[in-house]
Amino acid sequence: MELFASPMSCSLASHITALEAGLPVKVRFIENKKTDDGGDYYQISAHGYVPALKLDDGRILNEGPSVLQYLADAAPKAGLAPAWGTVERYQLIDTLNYLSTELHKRIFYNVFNPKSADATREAARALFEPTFDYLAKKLGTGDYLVGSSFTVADAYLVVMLNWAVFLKVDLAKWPVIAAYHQKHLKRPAVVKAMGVEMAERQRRAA
Ligand SMILES: N[C@@H](CCC(=O)N[C@@H](CS)C(=O)NCC(=O)O)C(=O)O
Repeated sequence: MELFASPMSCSLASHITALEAGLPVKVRFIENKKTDDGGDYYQISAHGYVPALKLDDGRILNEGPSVLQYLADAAPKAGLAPAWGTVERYQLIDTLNYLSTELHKRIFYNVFNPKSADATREAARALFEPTFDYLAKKLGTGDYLVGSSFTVADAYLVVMLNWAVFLKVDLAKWPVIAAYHQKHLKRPAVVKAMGVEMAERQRRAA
């Protein structure tokens, strides 16, 4: 399988998941909508978005939640997603949908987008507080968003907490979230994936 990614973007969650799962996934960074061999990335992803996962038979998945679940299901022993047919699986889907729509697109997209009007960016920033209040409550005293072990939902949230830190959101206001972030940043797969992606960013900045 090949994972098309952009360093430190939402595709990092899929990169982390591939490593957690121990799957032989080749990570291919895109830049300016070009693949690493100079190809047109729009041929892979109609919207030019990452992540995109090219399966061994050539078919492509192009939405974070489906890519994450496909990778998790390819290595069930890693326990990165509850089994299909269980209520826990629907809780995972519930959570991925929340992260994708309410946090990723409703908040971060509008804050990061250079084309956002000031009022749009401010309105999006104002949503951090109620959203992180909700997530802190959801985590409770636990270390995981769903069930009692690390799932793909945690991989996704860790990536967005990195963005929150980058945007100088003071996570100390939510000690549960700050502790959750620090704990998961130490996971070997997270360290490894972030090391590779930071190196790629530095290479581009040089
Ligand atoms: N609906 C897609 C959106 C993915 C997405 O927004 N990816 C961003 C990076 S985090 C991207 O590729 N942005 C490039 C662009 O907007 O041109 C998903 O949930 O996976």
